[in-house]
Amino acid sequence: MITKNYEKTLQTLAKHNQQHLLTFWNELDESSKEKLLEQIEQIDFDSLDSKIQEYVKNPAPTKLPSKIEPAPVYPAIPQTPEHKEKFTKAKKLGELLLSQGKVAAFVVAGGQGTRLGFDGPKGDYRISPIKNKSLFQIFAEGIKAAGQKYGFQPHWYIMTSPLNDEPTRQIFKSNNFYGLREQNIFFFQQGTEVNYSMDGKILLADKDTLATSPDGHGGSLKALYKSGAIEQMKKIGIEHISYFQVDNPLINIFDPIFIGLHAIDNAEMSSKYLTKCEPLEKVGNFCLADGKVTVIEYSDLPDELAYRKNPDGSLVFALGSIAIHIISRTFVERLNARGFALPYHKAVKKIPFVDTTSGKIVKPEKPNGIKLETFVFDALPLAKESIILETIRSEEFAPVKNADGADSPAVTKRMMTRRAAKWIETAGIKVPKKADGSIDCEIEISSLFALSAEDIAAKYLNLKIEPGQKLYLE
Ligand code: UD2
Repeated sequence: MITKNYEKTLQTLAKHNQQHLLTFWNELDESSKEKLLEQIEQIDFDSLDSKIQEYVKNPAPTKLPSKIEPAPVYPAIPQTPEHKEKFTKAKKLGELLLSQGKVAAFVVAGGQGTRLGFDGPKGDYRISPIKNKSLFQIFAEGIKAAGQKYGFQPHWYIMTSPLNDEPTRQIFKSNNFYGLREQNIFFFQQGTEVNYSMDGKILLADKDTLATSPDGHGGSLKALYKSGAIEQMKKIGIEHISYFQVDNPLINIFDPIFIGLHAIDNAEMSSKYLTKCEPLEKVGNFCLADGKVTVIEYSDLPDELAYRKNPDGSLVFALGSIAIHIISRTFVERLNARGFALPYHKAVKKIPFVDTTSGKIVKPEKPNGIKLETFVFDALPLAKESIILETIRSEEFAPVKNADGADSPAVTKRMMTRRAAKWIETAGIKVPKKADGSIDCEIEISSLFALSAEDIAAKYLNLKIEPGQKLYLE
């Protein structure tokens, strides 16, 4: 049987110039042979050649849209009477949808913390300034607090990848699911893509194993469906999915205004934006391309366009995408029911591989291969409606990405303290400052104490904070 399969597979591979994958066949034992054949069977040979041609061999596979216009947005603070009225309605509706349990949290946590130099699931990275809480714990507390505030049983969907699925589940188990109900947390894995050499040959990671990597967060739209998460959501009445990344501890996971605007406008996928701090900031760029809300990733935006200005001196690409979305469950259902494909983005990386001549594993010192990924924001143009709401950086965005410099733990911790100080000041409490105006104390606020400045103000706190004090509110 296995010999017959071998011959059939060899023929298929030869048709697509990939027969080198069976170079070591005669050296493999039966179980390794089966393992290798199973992986090869997963390859979609119908699209393989065109995919290699278009995305692997093509030096500049990402096409920029031909007609680019500014995207319409809602400001963070409504200015016109119409907007003011709409925001009031949106907040009420968002709170109602939350109280009815119609919104779920969804974190994409399949990536690796390579840039941060952290070994392990990134959500386990400890970041809070005083209590040293992990990202997962901070999210869990936010989710639990929203459940208490709006009166619902929160559900949390967590996407992992084959690289970190087991350790992620283990972390949740050993932390007692951070006080959330275990049955309300749904883990599922994203898919993978095979890796290629520069000339379009699939790489072997071992003699019986293809080189693969996670298929990007765009894979979440298929994985949500395939894993049964969407079906479960439907059963329990979840209509909206609050999508966020694993690296941003300031995220407001259940934001009634954002949820409400998304629902009032019948949007299928909505986003938050902030004004970029500089033309080359490493965030996506919102625009309207052929009339559709679109994000052009920073790495795909030529510098000339990134620096381009409007007649009034503002940047043409000023709206940064920070990967915060509301996705309607029915949108994911619709995409999967009729079949859809997001474009691939190519990353040139150092990929260890088996040299088919020597049989040895090579650990390259320079980039030698290509990984293909899809991005979730490439689904925006597929949505019938899509709204964009402004958010304020100091309130909602402090991702931890790099070991030093921008987006490093030091910056994130400082921003967490600053937001806490601002919330406390809003409640009329004095925060000690140094002569240069910087905050002269450390403050950490658990979401279980307050989810917003409003929550603090409502508590009538009677606090006196001393210079240099470490204040933790829970
Ligand atoms: C992302 C956005 C960028 C901006 C920025 C804000 C992309 C391509 N770019 O940049 O536009 O919004 O964030 O912080 O996303 N992930 C998976 N599976 C994968 C790959 C990634 O779950 O296969 C998750 C990862 O765990 C993380 C998130 O996606 O939560 C973002 O990944 P990243 O750190 O690679 O994205 P980055 O910082 O390049």
